[in-house]
Amino acid sequence: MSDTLVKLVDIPQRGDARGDLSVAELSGALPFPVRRVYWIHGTKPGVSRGFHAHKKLRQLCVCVTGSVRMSLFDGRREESVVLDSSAKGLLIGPGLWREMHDFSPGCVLMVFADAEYDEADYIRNRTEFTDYVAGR
Ligand code: T46
Repeated sequence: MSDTLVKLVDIPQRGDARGDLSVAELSGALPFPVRRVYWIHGTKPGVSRGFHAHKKLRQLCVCVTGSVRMSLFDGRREESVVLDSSAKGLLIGPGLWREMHDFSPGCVLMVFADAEYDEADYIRNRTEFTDYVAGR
């Protein structure tokens, strides 16, 4: 895999003349075993989210409706990508600061995670994050 921060994976498409159908098989198609699924929706206009990193968590983010700009920072480089298709998933591994901006009205961002929710895995302060990655 490349050393870019933005790592996109293809989500299999099984649509036909009737419309779209996207599949993420829990055994195999996803790059890790899924322990939790959540989705972010109803985001108010102008609101940004995220502003944290994880110490261990791996996640795959799929924008199933609308669009959102995801920004990633590893302590040195910052990259961003607009997610606007249910055919692509953004892999976010540990040690990456993430922010979510420019949610379109009606955006639904579905997230597959390899662990259950654990607040102790979050780093929610940017200075703490840069110190954490510098010390690794
Ligand atoms: C991430 C980005 C992409 C739970 O109780 N269980 C959960 O599974 C989640 C995800 C959150 N929560 C609680 C924790 C907070 O009290 O829900 C509240 C909102 O969570 P947070 O402010 O962390 O949401 P975002 O949108 O800033 O970040 C979320 C995920 O938390 C995070 O892991 O990578 O989406």
